[in-house]
Amino acid sequence: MRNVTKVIYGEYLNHCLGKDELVPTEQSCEDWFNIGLTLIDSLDTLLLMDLKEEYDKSREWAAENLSFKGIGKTVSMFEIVIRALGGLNSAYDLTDDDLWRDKAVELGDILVLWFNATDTGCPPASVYLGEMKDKKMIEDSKRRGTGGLSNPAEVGTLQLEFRTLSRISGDPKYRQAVDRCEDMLVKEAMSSSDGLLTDAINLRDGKQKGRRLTIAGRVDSFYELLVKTWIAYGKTDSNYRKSFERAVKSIFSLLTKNEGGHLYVGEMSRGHRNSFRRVMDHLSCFFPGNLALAALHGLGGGVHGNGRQDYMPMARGLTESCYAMTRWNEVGLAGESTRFGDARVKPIPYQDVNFIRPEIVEALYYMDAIDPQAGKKYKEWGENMWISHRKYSQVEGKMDGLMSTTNNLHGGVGELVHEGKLHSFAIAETFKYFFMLFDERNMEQSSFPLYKWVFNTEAHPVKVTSG
Ligand code: DMJ
Repeated sequence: MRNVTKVIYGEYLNHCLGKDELVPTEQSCEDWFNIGLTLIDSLDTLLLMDLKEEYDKSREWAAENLSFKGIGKTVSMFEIVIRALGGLNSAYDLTDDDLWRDKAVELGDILVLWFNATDTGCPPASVYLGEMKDKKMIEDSKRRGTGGLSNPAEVGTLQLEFRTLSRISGDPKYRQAVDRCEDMLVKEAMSSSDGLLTDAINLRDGKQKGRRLTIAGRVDSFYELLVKTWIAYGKTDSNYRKSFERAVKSIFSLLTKNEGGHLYVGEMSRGHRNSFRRVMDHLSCFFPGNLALAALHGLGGGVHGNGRQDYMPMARGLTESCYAMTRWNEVGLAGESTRFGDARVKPIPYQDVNFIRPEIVEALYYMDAIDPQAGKKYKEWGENMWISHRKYSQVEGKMDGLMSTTNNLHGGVGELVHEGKLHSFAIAETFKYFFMLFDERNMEQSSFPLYKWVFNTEAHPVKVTSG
């Protein structure tokens, strides 16, 4: 695991230092935000794996070159916050190196202005990253109403990063901005009959739009962050906890089914039970780990709870189904979206692509750390998944360990197509969760005991504080 990370990050440093992401098949690079995204997103993984030479090279580059003021580009608020701000905050917490805090403040100072760009106090999905000499840009944006539509995941996943920035900088403005927005969103969820949010939010009035209920992309990390924020701040935000418990109840009763021997979370149109779709996305596999984490902190019957509404039995069943998403053919890689309903699960057409996403191994990591019935099971499943990545995510003809997106999983061995960039979350999350899963120490002795740290949605560790 460490060796593969060394190879892949080494290739990034050799070919793409300062660029956002590596294209492993061509040894070329792609830019998205123009900030050296893979470097920032990888810092705490390098520290965790003790890849010192790689970390030192990265720090050297950042000290000389990293600047957010000169970018002059529109970027996704959600992505830059969870990956870059989250990465810088954690690098500071793990090293006490002022460089990372100063860079986090520089980025945060630009981003925080965008909380003023809408009537609700929530930032638009896309924001301008660069030097904003005056507030005119924000005011223009507000007047034009460009905040428009966003979604619960993009709006509701910013708490940990902005609150952490307030803690490490001593300036409360980041926390004040994010709290106003998040309180509004939690209120909106609690005012729904089912405690859920649809996959669209109007930033002018803070109301949800449409009817689609899902725990997959566009909504996923809103639920994830409810419980993580409650834990990270000394369990003082009881509205977050209540909102999480309420939402989980409805996810169990409306969206979860047990069919063909598999427990899974599908999606539906609110108020129309017969619109239920028997699909579960790779992204939705954040949920079992999240339930286990909640149980570790006493919710849903705690870790020993065994009742029908308790979290651990559901977490176990869902983890098995997430693992089953990888075992549907001889390749052993999950697709983006899997059809459930029968005993045999498989990716839905055109979704048979694997981006080396983290969510399934993330579930295995949490279950291995938390489930009292774990034994070696989750580690063994993780080993099988890792063997599949080593064999089939490996780019043909390139150095051992170099992996990329794998397409055409339906074709099976011999028909696989390697293409595309290596998403920065592969090192930030996927390899980190594999590494932590394979750690033989128990949770209390591990690098990030789950009573003392929570991971943001991009797997950047955040210290638990008292509030
Ligand atoms: C990551 O950037 C984060 O985990 C996010 O919450 C969802 N998508 C990717 C990984 O799949």
